[in-house]
Amino acid sequence: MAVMVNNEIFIGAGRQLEIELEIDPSNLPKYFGFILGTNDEKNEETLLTYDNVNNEFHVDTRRSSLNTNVFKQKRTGTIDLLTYGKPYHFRLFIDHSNVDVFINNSLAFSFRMYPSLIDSDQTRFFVSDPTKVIALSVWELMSSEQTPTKYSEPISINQIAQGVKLPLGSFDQVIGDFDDALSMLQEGWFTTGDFRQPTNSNSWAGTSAVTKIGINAVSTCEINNNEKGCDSPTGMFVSPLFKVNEKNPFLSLLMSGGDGTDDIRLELVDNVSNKILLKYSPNNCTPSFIDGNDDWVNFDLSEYIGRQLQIRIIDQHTKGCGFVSFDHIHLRETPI
Ligand SMILES: [Ca+2]
Ligand SMILES: [Ca+2]
Ligand SMILES: [Ca+2]
Repeated sequence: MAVMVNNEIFIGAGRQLEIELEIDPSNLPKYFGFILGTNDEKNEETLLTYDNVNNEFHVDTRRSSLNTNVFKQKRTGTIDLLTYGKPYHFRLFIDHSNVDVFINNSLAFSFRMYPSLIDSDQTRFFVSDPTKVIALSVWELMSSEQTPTKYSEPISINQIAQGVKLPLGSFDQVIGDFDDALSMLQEGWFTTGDFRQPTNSNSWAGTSAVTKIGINAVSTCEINNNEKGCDSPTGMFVSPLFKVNEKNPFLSLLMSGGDGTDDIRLELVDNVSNKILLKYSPNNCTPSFIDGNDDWVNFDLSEYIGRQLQIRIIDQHTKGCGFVSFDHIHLRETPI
């Protein structure tokens, strides 16, 4: 399964990562590459860029560190295209300051980076034009006390975060990924009203745009090929039952839409007593889709550990801002 990348995707956060990324070699963008050692605000960044027009690799450490004592430079090199071909397959080993790069499984080089900020541990991939990512895996390299050959689970292609940060550990306990409306029903979600009986995997995608985790997100604005417009569709999404455990006590999801009134809301329900434990109504209807890190919503469920719970997302709003957009409902160790 491939994913189109339009601009930039978040790959992972961590000081010790192994990354394997392959893009469609038949349609390489004009330039593309990795942003390493960076944070949300990009206060620091080390750029590894391939300029496909001029056949040049650039390693640019000029903004790599706020520390003025660090030597910074931009280095440029060309690839012997007859020997190696155009770069489309990358393997990166990031081990603190050291970055080893393997291109097309044959060409290799290394460089160093010295970010100074604690949170400058993100890796991103960027493209100048829409590009098909064929494969992406990220492994967290274990620390030296553990067996060095043992990796954590790879991240698969349908777990790419686009336009939004997604820390590691975000796929341990997923309650709803909304990548395929039809398979959500098989996974135990049930839906009512206009969200009942999706006809295809994109039925709930509505106005969803670039920002999403994986293949699809939900927006109840303009669902089902805009049959009823943006605000008119109403109904409910009800999750399968789940239990909160001590390891992952936070419920996190991307959510926007609504005007802060009760007509658009998330409810957490105790399955035994049928009591509503918490309610949340977003007040953020511009744009009509989730569009960034501001849309992460976190709830601390540690007081409900061991209880059998259920989430309902309800749209009973038919006027302006009467839609809800969401994706990737999951349980995690710490809030995003
Ligand atoms: Ca999704
Ligand atoms: Ca509505
Ligand atoms: Ca937003």
